[in-house]
Amino acid sequence: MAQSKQEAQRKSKVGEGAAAKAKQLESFSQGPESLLTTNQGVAIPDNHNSLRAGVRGPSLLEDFILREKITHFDHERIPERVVHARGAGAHGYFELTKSLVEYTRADFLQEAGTRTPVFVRFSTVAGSRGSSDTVRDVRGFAVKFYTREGNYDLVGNNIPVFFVQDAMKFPDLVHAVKPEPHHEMPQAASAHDTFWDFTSLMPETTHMLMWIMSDRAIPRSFRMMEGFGVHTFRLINAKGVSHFVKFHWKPRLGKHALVWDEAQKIAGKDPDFHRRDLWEAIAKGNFPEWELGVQIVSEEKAQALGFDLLDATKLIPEEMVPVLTVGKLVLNRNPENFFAETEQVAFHPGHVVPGIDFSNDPLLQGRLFSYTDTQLSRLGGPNFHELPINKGVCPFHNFQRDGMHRMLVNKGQVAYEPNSLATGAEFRVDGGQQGFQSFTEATEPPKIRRRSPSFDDHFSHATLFWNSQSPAEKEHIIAAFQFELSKVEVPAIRQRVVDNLAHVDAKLARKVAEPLGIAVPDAKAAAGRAGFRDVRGKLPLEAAPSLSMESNPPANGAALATRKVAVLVANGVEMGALRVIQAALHDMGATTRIVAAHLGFVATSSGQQLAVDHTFANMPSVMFDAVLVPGGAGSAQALMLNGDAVHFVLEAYKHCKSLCVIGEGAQLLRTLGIGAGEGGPAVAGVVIGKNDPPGRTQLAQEFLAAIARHRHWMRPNVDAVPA
Ligand code: HDD
Repeated sequence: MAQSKQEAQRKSKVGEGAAAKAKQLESFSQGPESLLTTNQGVAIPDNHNSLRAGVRGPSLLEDFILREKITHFDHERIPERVVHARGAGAHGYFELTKSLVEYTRADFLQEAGTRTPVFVRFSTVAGSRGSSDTVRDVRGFAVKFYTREGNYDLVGNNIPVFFVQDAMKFPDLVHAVKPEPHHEMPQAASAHDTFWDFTSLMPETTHMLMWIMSDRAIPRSFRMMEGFGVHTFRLINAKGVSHFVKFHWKPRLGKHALVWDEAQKIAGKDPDFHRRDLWEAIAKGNFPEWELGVQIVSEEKAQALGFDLLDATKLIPEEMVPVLTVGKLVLNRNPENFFAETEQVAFHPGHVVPGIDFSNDPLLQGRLFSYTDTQLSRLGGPNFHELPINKGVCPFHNFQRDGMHRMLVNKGQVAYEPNSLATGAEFRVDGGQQGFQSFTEATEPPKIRRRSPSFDDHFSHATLFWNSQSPAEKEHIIAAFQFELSKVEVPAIRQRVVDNLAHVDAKLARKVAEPLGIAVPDAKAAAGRAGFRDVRGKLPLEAAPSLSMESNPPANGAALATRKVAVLVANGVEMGALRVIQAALHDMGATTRIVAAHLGFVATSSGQQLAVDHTFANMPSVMFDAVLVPGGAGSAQALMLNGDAVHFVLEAYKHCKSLCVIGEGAQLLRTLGIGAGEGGPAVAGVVIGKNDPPGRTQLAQEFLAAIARHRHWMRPNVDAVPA
């Protein structure tokens, strides 16, 4: 009985938290008043004409209405984030499914069922605010938990390791990857000399380079990528006992990537591809979901891992320490206003709550200074915590005052502590067990500017990652290195990269070097360079299958949910099989869109009208996960004569997407040399069916199974397709 009362109280508190957050944001939004006024509330009689001396005369300086409007406009931009400038955000909640009371006293991690409101921002790193979504880059994955004990920010990425080990090198890394300073090119790309110059001289970047050249750096969707806290943090329980922890976000829809050629084309066709995908999914009620997982490591076990947990270029393979699922993140509300929320949100790895603490990772330690500092210049002063999106749901009280853009009207005479004047009683911090307690850790003298020798292993984890990839994933990594290095103009830089790669895997290095017009990679050459260490750690495993995306597909249902299928049609399209397949796809949560040469309608073979959603030009194949070409002689013939339609199919084939062609629609495969039901060899992910009713259901099931595989990487003759 007592328990259920407690439960009810807890739930009502949780509800209060979320409601308070929503109310807070609402209170700052403007009402639907129709009267136009200045910011001072003075009604504006005419919003089309400035005040002039005569109808054809000069404008008057006294026109405060014009001046206010233009002045506000002139100041509407704030500095973009120096990194992670391009992003998309969403509201939602985090629900704890397994109590972590054994490990932490953090309030929001105590009781299974507790819901905490969150705001999440995904981002690319290198590009400016207006750059394209689908560039090759790390993706930021930052979560702000509005807990009852204050805000907790988990500011992570979609890759579990980082380029450099010490924050001292962060500005150099960012300067190297950003557009080159003399001509400010290229935008949002690592494929240029300065990036590879820097990384080839910093072998500690090698592990991260393997990830960034892998398909992880071109996700199909924010909803289909993992997130990681990257650093090792600490969880501290009520008794003050500490455990190390690594945080993981695992997407319910599985982890999926684009093809590099596709990613580049999308960057032109729809630069907002990832933003739009997130926005539309939430707007349609397909709320993205991730599981929160933790890898917990005791202090003693940390010593026995074979590498240093404080080194952010290393990860703990799940095969060594399993990931324990403890909660879920659901994004269920789009922002009302991009600037007020997504742009002004200020994350900070130093926003922690009691029970969560830092490790001595030197990269993390440097971040603790950087994020407040950057918000001061980006958001214009020390009061950014008062912006509605940054404000906690719990009260806050301290004696900080004033500053730019202060919203709070602090009351009373007292702005110091201790005092005896504020409430008639002395207000004092008790210094006891309440509030945030830093983990009591013995520190090691002396003061020193040197890295720990335990950070010297720069290659064993890169090799582990390489060994863990599927053959197709390995090919993609090789192709990515080749592409990037082909854009590097100085051959010596290309050479340095492959010489370093020879320490990861000799075959990888050789393959990468092949088309680059440089010498065969020489591991010894790399070993002679300044700063190079070849202290290979000993990992207890050769490969970690958990690191492969392809080897870890999601459950079938999840793999189909929200997938987009293009249906190519023209007049005369045969609807029978199409309807059956459409129904099967919709049952699994996939969507179908009718694509034709023009908008409006096409006539079906039975004389009905079929509404068209898109044209080949406005919604090309790269915007879809799969393609369906229904039967009907007239439709197939018209499509065959339309270059855009033929290109649509060829391109989808090249990008290893699933194709289903029915009856006469199979003619569109002719250019590919694939037999239309003529007994030719089956091609992975190409489903060929007939118009007649028998077998329609099976056809649908085959197509669904093909889409669930995401892509058919090992498809023949892909390189021969001119798309
Ligand atoms: Fe950082 C933004 C993630 C290292 C300095 N970082 C930023 C964002 C993410 C990360 C997701 C965007 C937050 C948002 O959406 O507003 N950063 C990381 C991760 C790192 C990392 C996972 C390594 C493990 N960062 C890092 C270092 C420094 C910074 C070592 C500096 C010493 N990061 C910043 C910053 C940014 C930032 C300059 C730019 C905008 C902002 O903070 O708010 O302060």
